[in-house]
Order: sequence, then C-alpha cells, then structure tokens
Amino acid sequence: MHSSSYIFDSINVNNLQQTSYPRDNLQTKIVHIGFGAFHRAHQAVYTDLANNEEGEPWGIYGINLFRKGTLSDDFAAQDNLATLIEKDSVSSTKRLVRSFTGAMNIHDKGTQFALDKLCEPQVAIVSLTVTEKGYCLTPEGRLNRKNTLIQQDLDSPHTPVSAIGIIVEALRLRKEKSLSAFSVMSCDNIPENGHKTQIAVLDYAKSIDAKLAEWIESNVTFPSTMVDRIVPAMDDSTFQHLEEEIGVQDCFGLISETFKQWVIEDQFCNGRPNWHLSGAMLVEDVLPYEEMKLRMLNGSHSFLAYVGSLCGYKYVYQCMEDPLLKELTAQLMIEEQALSLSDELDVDLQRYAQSLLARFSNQNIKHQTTQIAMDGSQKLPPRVIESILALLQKGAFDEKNPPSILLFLLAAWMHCIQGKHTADYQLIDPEAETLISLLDSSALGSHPCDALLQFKAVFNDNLLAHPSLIKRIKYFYNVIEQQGIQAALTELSALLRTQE
Ligand code: NAI
Ligand code: CS2
Repeated sequence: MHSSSYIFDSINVNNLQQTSYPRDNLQTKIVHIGFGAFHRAHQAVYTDLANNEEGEPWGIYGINLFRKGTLSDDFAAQDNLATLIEKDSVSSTKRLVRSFTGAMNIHDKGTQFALDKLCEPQVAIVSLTVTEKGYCLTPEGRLNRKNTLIQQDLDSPHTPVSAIGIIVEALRLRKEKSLSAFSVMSCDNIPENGHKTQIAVLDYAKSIDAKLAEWIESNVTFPSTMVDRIVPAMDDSTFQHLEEEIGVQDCFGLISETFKQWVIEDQFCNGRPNWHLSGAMLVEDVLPYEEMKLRMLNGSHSFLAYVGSLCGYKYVYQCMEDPLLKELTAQLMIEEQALSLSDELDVDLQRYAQSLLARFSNQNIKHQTTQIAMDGSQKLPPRVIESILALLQKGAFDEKNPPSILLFLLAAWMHCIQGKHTADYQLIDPEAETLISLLDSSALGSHPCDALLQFKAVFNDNLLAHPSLIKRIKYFYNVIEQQGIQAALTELSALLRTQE
C-alpha cells in the first residue's frame, strides 16, 4: 500500500501523533456523505482512535455531492491520509488521521460509482454532514417536495442528486440484492437529526415505492447525534500555517480546536465502531444534549456572527476581545438560552457556558464570523426561535419582559441580510432569493423589518402571535440603523440591567 512518493513519507512522522493499527486491509464500513472539514476533524478522528483500541478497524469512504475537482485521485496520491492540528489557546497536537479508505466527488466519478460504494456488502453505516439545507426539509420538518433537487430525484429516482435520493436509491439496490441495510447517521447541527433524516427518507421512499418504504421502516435505524468541535474552513493563511507546522503541503489538512464531543443514540441496525473507546457518549436520548449545544453554543455563535459582522470583527476570538460583546454573549448563554432547556438536563450550565466562552476566545482558531453567518434561514429556527418560544412557554419571560438578546440577534440578522454595513458582505443562504425579493417588494416606503417578518420559515405564526416581541425586534433594528451597532449594544446592555 505504501509508496515512497506519498507526502507523509517525506516528513518526520514522529512529529505527528498517529494510530498504529494496520491499514493494509482497512475496509469501507462507513460511507460518509459530505466529506467536508467537520467530518474529517471529528467523526474520522473518533473512528481512527477507536480503531486503535480493539476489534476490526472501520474504514470510512467519503462522498461529496456537489464539489468539483479530482478528489479521488488527489486523496489517493497521499495514501488517503490527512493531517489535523488541534489547538487550544496554549498548546497544539499534530495528528495524522488514518481511518479513510478513499473519497470521491460525484462530479468527477459519477453517481453510479457512489451507489456502488454504498452497495458494498460490508457497508454498515452511512453518515452525513451535508449542512442543514442538505436534508431538504420544510420548516415543519417534512420532506420539501418543492426543493429542486427533490423534484429532480422524484422524476428520475435511479439517478439521484440529493443526499436523500442517493440514500434511498442505495437502500433500494441493497434490498434488491438481498444485502443487509445500513444505519443512517446524521452528524449535522439539527435537533433530533436522526428522526428528521428518517422522516425525509421515508417521505421520499413512500413517494416512489411503498414496499421499499416499509422495508426501510423495518430495517434501517436513524441514530441521532450531538456533535461538537469548532473546525473553521481553511483559507490561504491557515493552509500556509499548516504547511509551516507540518512541513508539507496537505490540501486535506485542517486546524481545529482541541475540544471535541460526540453524544450518540445507540441505535445501529448493523453494528458500529467502538466509539465509546475514543470518548464518545452512547446514550438512549440525545435530544437534551442537542438542544443544550444548539442553543448555548450555536445560538451564541449566531449572535456573534451577525453582531460581530456588524461591528467589523472578522473572527470569533476578536468578538471575545470586546468586553461588552463578551459580557452580552455570557448573558445570552446563561440568562436566556440556559433557561429554555429541559429541567431534566443533568449538566452544570454555568460551567458549560464558561467553557464555551473560553473556546470562543481561543486566538489560535481563526473562525470567521461570516462563515457562521451563512445559511441563517436554516440555522435560526433551532438556535433562536425555538428558544424564544420555549422561554415563553416555561414562563421564564413574557410579553412585558421579553428575551432581549435573542430578539436583538434577529434584528442584527435583518441588517446583515441587506449587507449595507460593509462593501464585501455576501448573503450566502439557500433562501437568499426569497429574502431579497421580500426586501425589494417592500422598497416603496415600507419598513424592511415588516418585509422580512413575512419570511415564515423563521418568523413563524407562533412567534408572530406575540406582538410585543415583534415590536422589540423592530425597535432594536431601528436603534442599530440610527445609532450604529456599538451604541445599540450599549443600549441593550442598559436595558438588561433594568430588567434584572
Ligand atoms: P464544509 O463546507 O467543509 O462541508 C460541507 C459539506 O456539505 C460539503 O461536502 C458539501 O458538498 C456538502 N453540502 C453542502 N450543501 C449540500 C446539499 N444541499 N446536499 C448535500 N451536500 C451538501 O463544512 P463543514 O465544516 O464540514 O460543516 C458541515 C456541517 O457539519 C455543518 O453544516 C454542521 O451541520 C456540521 N458541523 C460543523 C462543525 C464545524 O465546526 N465545522 C461543527 C459541528 C457540526
Ligand atoms: C457554527 C458551527 O457554522 C456554524 O453555524 O455555529 O459550525 C459550530 O462551529 C459547531 O457546531 C461547533 O461544534
């Protein structure tokens, strides 16, 4: 398997931490759809470390649905190995990740090649990190039949383009060949991600073949997972840094934080790696952990993404260097998000919040606010809207005393959508066209907030039923518009003191 031309043969591998199990017969038992940064720095690492502990090693084959380029050959040229530098604020660990068997872009190798991989008999798990939009769900959590990829797949299900269409076609072929089913494991930031994936898959399968849907229902499991590790997208400067630290160019290399967490619902129809041996928690119910992480970590990230962008901060750690922004982030975590969570959650939320603030302050992690700001239409419902509604339902806040930081976040998002604060801000969102057309249609004199409030995927009827909350969003929007973001943050902080 080894050839002297692999890049990692030419460097001092003692410099890199690596596992020692033999890779010569590493078999693909996991096919991962969405071979992006996060998967390579999280699930692949857990699998690599678990492989080193005991039992048969599990190999991972990666598939990208929409990326261009010769991924397969490029990755094979470095023996399907990739580097990862894990950094906290003072130290770093350089790792070689060895659990991959290969990877492909469908653009390059074609759909049939991907389906063949998914139909290899020993494949037991198909995992996903395809971003929130990749599940093609409606805001109510059903399959979105108006989604263009889904429409295309329903018309020609044997040559699918969506993640859901590919999974169902692979399962159909496996059933036809009398092969075992595989588990479908979502690792995206979506609450009840397993259950939601199951709904998308079954809604889709029912539309093409009722018997197949029945077979999937009885044979396939959809474990939910809570995943956590900050893995920023790489850019020229981080690639340069990686090369300086590792000694070779690795276009699959990544820099992540040291922290990692994985909570998995233990529901696998066809086995799984010993992930508990590498630190994952296997539990019966993941939802309380998912909600905790989505609201306290991701919700605060979205706050920093929009407010930080308006302030002109490029990176999350720079937001944390602004004392007022740091204080408001802590207040958002503890005084709003934490109160929205299940009372049964057995976690010290004060300590959790402190650890999040420390992670966000890590100057060695160059996490761009604009990266987190992407896809707000998909991210805000679970991170913000559901928290607001839970807070009202639990009586922690009410119409007279609303959760102001969450509402401020929504006002900041409305500003960012318009991108007026900086010349180079780009709205990247699958709903960008709808959002812009709402704004355009309101151009003749009406308030931009009124236009955007018609965007029902975020501002749903349950939220709109609280006029005083809507009034407060508009109020914050106007203060940001008229006085600027810094003055608006000062006003928010003062308002919070009067609410205490
Ligand atoms: P990335 O940009 O490196 O990779 C995204 C992957 O999703 C690519 O493979 C892309 O082809 C695929 N994709 C995008 N839209 C798709 C669609 N409509 N259908 C199918 N595939 C699609 O991003 P990264 O960092 O790997 O993050 C991906 C997801 O992982 C996030 O959206 C989030 O849900 C989850 N995650 C990321 C973390 C991070 O820090 N990067 C941490 C925790 C979770
Ligand atoms: C971030 C997350 O991009 C985003 O929306 O909030 O990717 C975040 O970095 C991870 O969930 C951390 O685990």
